[in-house]
Amino acid sequence: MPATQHQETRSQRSIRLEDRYGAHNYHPLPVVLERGEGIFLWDVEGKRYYDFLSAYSAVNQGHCHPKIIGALTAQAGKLTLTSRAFFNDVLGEYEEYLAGYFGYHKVLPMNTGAEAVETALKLARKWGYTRKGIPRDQARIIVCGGNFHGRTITIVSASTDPDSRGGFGPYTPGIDVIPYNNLPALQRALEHPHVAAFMLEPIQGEAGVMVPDPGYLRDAFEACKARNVLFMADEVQTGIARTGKLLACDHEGVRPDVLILGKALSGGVLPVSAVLADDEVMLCIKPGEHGSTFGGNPLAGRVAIAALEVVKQERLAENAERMGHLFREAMQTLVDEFDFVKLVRGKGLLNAVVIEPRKDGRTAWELCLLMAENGLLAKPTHGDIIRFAPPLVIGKEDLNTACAIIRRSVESFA
Ligand code: IF1
Repeated sequence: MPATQHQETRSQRSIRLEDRYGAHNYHPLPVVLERGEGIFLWDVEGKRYYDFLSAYSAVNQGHCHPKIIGALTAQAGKLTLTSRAFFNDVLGEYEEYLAGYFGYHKVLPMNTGAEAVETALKLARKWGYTRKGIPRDQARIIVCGGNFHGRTITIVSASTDPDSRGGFGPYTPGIDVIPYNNLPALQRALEHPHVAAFMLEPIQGEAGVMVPDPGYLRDAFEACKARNVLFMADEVQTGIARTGKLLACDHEGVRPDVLILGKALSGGVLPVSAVLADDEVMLCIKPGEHGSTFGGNPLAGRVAIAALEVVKQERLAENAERMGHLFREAMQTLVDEFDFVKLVRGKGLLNAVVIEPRKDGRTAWELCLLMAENGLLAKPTHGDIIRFAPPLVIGKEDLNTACAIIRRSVESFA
């Protein structure tokens, strides 16, 4: 129905309300979504889209997966939150399931990815002081340039991205930044006697799906072990089957000392994150030294168990591996045909395409608008990189249709 002078569409109304009453901390594509199912999203005007962002890899199992929603609704009417002041009948079961699923002694349950990252940083410092003998308040954490680990003050203190970090000082001390995918730089940083941990994304998501050289993760892990430094993998975005293995570290057989999970741990149904480690690290935090009101709540526990069962039952890692190859092949034909499509890179169904800005100033953003018009949702990062990350349940036919939409959009962008 055309919007006359005084009438506005439902989309316009939603956008107007967010602009008037919401903080302006995002610049979304002008799409107002109302419903999701599997790999599809529908906007308020009923238009259907392929979701190729998956809420930044939180919806790996597909939108509103019936098994996960079933677990949510079964628990929601029974008991949603006790706080950790008391025990409940779900947390221990969930911790046993999660610890067994990833092969660690223990789990510290939190809610958002950033909280899990902060928890890992606190664990590393505690371990550094109580187990490694680092002098009080002298612990150092090594991170990589181009990282994205969340938005808290300590996490942005580790960031090299001006948008994430700028204007939020003073910054948390004790953080050393080295170049990603650079073993000599890590070895030099590890010479400092007070290093407690090295934290990295096995593939840098926000930086534009930067895949390190084969062997880097393994060599970095060995370098840390040689210096009694914890290797901490932030798998918030790369974990839960996204890159074609259960964890991105699995591609190199690396078992992180500290594993950080979030996003798809709940299938995107509600915030669930966790830190996994063995007793030597995990038991450095004593009762009363860390916590969270919602961390480990019964609702989150039931949802996360269901979300992880789906990953195994539907063999999502294997599907991500297979579909990822098909996707990169399809994108490579665009690279070969269009000079402004520079390259495609990624692993499993975490991929990115680099789009060179056109002479008339059009960028990846305009291409994303075209793809949205053609029924596919993706969003640029750092101006010229488009990340493509559909739910891992996508089948071959839908993947081919989605690639045809991308092709059609690139052709009209040209
Ligand atoms: C935003 C980016 C992705 C993450 C990794 C921890 C967190 C994230 C590897 C923190 C979160 C989200 C945050 C969201 C957009 C999105 C994002 F563009 F910001 F960088 F995915 F790449 N570790 N990433 O990717 O988890 O606290 O958000 O649950 O802040 O704009 P969170």
